[in-house]
Amino acid sequence: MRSLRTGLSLAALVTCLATLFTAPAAHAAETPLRDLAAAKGKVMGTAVTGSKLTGTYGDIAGREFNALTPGNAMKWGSVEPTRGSFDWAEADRIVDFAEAHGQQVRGHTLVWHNQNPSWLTNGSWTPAQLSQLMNDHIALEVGRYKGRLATWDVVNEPFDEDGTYRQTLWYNGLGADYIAQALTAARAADPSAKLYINDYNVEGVNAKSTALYNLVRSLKERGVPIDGVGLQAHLILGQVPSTMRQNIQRFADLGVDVAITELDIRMQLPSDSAKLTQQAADYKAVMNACLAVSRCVGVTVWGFTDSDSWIPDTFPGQGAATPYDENYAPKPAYHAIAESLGGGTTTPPPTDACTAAYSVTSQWNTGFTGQVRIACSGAALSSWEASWTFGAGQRLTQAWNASCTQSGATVTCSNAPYNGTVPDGGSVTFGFNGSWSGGNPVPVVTLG
Ligand code: 9MR
Repeated sequence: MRSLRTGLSLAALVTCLATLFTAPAAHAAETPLRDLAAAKGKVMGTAVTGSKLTGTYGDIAGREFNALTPGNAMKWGSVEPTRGSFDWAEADRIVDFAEAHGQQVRGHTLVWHNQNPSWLTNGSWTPAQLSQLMNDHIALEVGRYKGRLATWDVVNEPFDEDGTYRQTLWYNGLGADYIAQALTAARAADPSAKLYINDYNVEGVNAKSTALYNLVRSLKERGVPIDGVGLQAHLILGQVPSTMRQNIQRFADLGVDVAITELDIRMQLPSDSAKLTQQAADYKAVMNACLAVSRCVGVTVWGFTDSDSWIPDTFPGQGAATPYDENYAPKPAYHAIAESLGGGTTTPPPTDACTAAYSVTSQWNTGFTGQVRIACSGAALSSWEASWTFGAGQRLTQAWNASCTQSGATVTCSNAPYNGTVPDGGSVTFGFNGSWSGGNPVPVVTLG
């Protein structure tokens, strides 16, 4: 009140606060997803990047989820880039973080055709050598975390879309029996970890999921250790398979657990409220399919924020696939997950702040077009400056509706003479072109 008496107007005070608090607090009053999930005996997990587990990213990862999956840190190429020389730093960091936060860890992944070290993929190996390499890798990595990991994705993506075995280093060298060998080695290295086979496009009943079903049935019949199947669920907006629950149930009926291991639901950018509403319904449909089957142990999202998602890099022009936006604001999908887990059904009040959201609207081999949308709710701006750091060497080449400069990796854009005002409930957007190579990750924008 004292500041009001000194003559600072309420509007100016609001503007000032909005400038200070550009990253909205993520509705701390709501019950975290992990508590809702735990009350139902379910896992609510997320894939994480170890180096990001601080600040807001770490706060949300620790508060909202009761399980973590290293997105890349435990893959063979990450842990043994050079033969015999190991890097466990990021994997250890994630496991330590999980233990400090009372979270399970899903180990991901031991035997795959991607993200292997080049010494392995470029080598030429006899079947006996290949078998030895695989078994030694499993013994070492599973043994390292023995007793600390709840689950391992032992074999990843063994099938092609038509249900035949994928032609990989492992299949071509060892035949389909590599799967049984890998599971047996994992069981020996950590008898308490649940062992899974994990694949994508196996969420509904189709040729690929039927091949997986037949494999699991035969492994069970042969007494090979197999505890569960992971349905990755990298889905497209509006395309949740209608047979998902039925498919989960048929695996459960074989006597194995089922987990949704890598859920994300991508859309064509830019997102809008209709797409985000559809996405929320899709997330809820996946949650409900899992919740309907007691042997479905839970759901893991493949990254919880749009700023840490593989989609924009792999599907140019698509994104917004996760439950939180790039600025860590929960999206309708977040609230849909909470509702499916029995959380509050009221839409939270809008956060009093101005926020900036960066998105790539189109991308081609060397360039891209992006935009930043500055929106205010319960606050207003009379001028603005948005800045971000490009994480992969991108360069800005042109901007419109803002005046932008780039210095090193840092881009700073201030309003044009005609669009400095962002009223309460309003927004402004500016655009730019840039160049990229190698990767074009979405940065977090700071508003000042
Ligand atoms: O999220 C991972 C991404 O950062 C990697 O670049 C990519 C490489 O293939 O792998 C991503 O994770 C994959 C997961 O390990 C297995 N299922 C598909 C996921 C998305 O590609």
